[in-house]
Amino acid sequence: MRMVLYQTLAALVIIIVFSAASVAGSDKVLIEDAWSRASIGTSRPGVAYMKIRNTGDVAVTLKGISTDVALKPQIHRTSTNNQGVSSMAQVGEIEIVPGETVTLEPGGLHAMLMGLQRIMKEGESFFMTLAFSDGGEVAVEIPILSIAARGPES
Ligand SMILES: [Cu+2]
Repeated sequence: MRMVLYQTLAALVIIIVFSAASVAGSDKVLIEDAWSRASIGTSRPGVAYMKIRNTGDVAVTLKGISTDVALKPQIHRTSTNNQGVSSMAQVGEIEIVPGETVTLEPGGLHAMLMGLQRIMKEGESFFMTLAFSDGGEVAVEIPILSIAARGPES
């Protein structure tokens, strides 16, 4: 009995040390000004925007996002060519150096919520989890603004 307890404690200590080391960096990430837009239905993807600020002193790398409102949330980047044609492509990992802020905003980087699981209703909110390469995760509550919203204060 006593032996089992010691083994359990030893395992706990290892896990604690491990997780403290593995989230060095992303524990200093701040998410600000998160917002999203209401959707008409669920057939088209939803979208979410935010500022991701690295307040720490080591670089962090955003690996991916997850949320229960969408089956396939992805980070996309919209770019416009010199003919004025916009297109968007999935972005891989995003490195954020110390002191830097990466902004997800209309016309640029955005969280594209593919496979919406429910209608996004104005006035409600949902949670998104950002996963970083150091093993840390940051959860953010994202308010759903009007279907015509262009920014967090509109
Ligand atoms: Cu997109």
